[in-house]
Amino acid sequence: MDTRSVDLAVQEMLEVAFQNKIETAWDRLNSQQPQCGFGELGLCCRNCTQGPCRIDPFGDGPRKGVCGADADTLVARNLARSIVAGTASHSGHSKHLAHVLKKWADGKAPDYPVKDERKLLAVAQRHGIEVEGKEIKTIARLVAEVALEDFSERETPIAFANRTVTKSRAELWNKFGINPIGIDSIIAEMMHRTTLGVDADANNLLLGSIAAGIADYAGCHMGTDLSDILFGTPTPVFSEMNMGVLDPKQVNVALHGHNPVLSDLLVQVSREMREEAKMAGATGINLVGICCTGSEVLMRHGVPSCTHSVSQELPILTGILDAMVVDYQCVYPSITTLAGCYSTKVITTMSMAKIPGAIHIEIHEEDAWEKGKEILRLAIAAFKERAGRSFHVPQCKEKVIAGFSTEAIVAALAKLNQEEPLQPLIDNIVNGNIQGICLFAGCNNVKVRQDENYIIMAKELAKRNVLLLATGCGAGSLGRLGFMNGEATKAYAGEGMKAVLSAIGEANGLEGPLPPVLHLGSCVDNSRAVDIAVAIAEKLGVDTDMLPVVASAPEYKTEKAFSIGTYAVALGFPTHLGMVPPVVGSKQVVKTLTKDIRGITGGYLIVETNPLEAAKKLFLAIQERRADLGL
Ligand code: BF8
Repeated sequence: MDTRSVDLAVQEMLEVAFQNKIETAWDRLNSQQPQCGFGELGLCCRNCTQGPCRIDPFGDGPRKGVCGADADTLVARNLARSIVAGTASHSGHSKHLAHVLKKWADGKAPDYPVKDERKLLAVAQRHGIEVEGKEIKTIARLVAEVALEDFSERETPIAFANRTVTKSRAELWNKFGINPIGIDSIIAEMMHRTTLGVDADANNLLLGSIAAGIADYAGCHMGTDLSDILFGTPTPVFSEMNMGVLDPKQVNVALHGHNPVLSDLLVQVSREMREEAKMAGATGINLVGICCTGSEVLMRHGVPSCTHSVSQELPILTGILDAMVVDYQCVYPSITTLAGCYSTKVITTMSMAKIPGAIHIEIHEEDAWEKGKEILRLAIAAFKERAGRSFHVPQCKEKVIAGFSTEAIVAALAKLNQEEPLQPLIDNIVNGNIQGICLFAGCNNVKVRQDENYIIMAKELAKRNVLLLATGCGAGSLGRLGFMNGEATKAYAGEGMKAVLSAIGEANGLEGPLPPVLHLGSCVDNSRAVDIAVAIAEKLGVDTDMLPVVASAPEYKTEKAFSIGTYAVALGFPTHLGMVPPVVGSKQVVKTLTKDIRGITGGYLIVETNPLEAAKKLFLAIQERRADLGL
């Protein structure tokens, strides 16, 4: 058994890497062994130059850092900084989108017109913007301004968080003093609080971290809303996933990173460049996605996803990837080293995210289209360069149905009940055909066999009639391994859920059931899952912590995953982590996050590295909530 990945394409390409002596993330993990035990427990502090300080978890060595900070303070401070970094990443992405929308409204970004006016109006109205008699550009500017206002400090809590949750949730956050008044403001505050000699109270630091998590939620929701406004709200789309989507006869371009500002435009530009590609001897331009920006263009254009997360280096080894175009986040800097062995061009596009060895073509909204053409011309030139060279493409790919925005899910349900679209879903939760909902979020992590936790948990929960939602690389895992088509419903869903998904599929003219796992999009699109939960909660007249809804990050790795997990807890969801977070050095922090926090938000962390056990624990959490609702 290959202990590195369940994905056969990845296994095949790792063998190619081995044969060609090419180093991958798995090799680098080996060369890092043994990794720092203090770091793994969260017991190392580098926040001042009297350190680095380490606290001995077994009690024989130092119990305090030079400043006197103990294990609880260290662990809480380190965790807080991770969460804040995640919040900065997601909200940086959404701030970028807000600027693009504003530039378009000001006539400075002609290539970025509003695609979904209906969503623009809905978001405007949600934020109390009067739309009657106003031009679209004016409304767009006002929405962009409301979004940008959320970053500094408002008189009132962050709008994109508070206007998208239940009223009682916002009140609860106020009551406990964890409802931040600005995204950048809470990021700065938490950086301040975690410096030497400020906040030493672990529980107080954790409450501040939850506030930062709520800011992350706002950033994610804003990211989803503004992307839908600028690029269109996704509707169900048929496509494919895995490395078999690469085509030797075409110019293959991987879109990697996160922000659709670049990738969506390249999808449009590629249509114009098709003839140029043909003149170079290619049959066309084949765009494929990697990681979250791949999910963005899959959701809106059906662009197939090639691979995700820890296996992002491997498409280069096929020898037929002509360009990897990246924006920011989750892009391994190693890709330029690998690309150096092939004709692949790595192109960085953002001033804040350069990689040594890459070609840098900076994208600004003002001239994005021309720059997009320049990028694709490099890919076409690389295609010519590889003529006659050998290549190796694993013939693995799976059919997927993606594009499940909240609006698309509601529209699909409306085919069963036009007046009350959510009613069929609620009825089936009440009658037990659907026991509950589990959101799979987060990454792959090279420390666990890629995809394995997702697959085991998805099978176990689907069998028990739990409806599965997925985003980011979690959606990638489940898509690449065949959980996102109607056949998967027949194979894995319990009888109750099978009947429901078949009825929805039939009512919507699909030739089979909906998939057992609904692809909601990229990681910022975890906000779509929250929207679904909030809509159900409001319909039932309860808060989100009463719902049989759970979240899981079985193979997470990034700081962004920490911040998403934090807001899942802030919203009241039992939230599973399949990797042990670096907090075990503090009993107090562990207890607060897994138990005590429940008394505040209703949510809590479940840490379980065994996927089968994890599925059982989540199912139990669902049962508890059903019982509390009298179901
Ligand atoms: O934001 S799941 S490895 S790609 S962090 Fe990154 Fe994790 Fe993938 Fe998207 Ni999300």
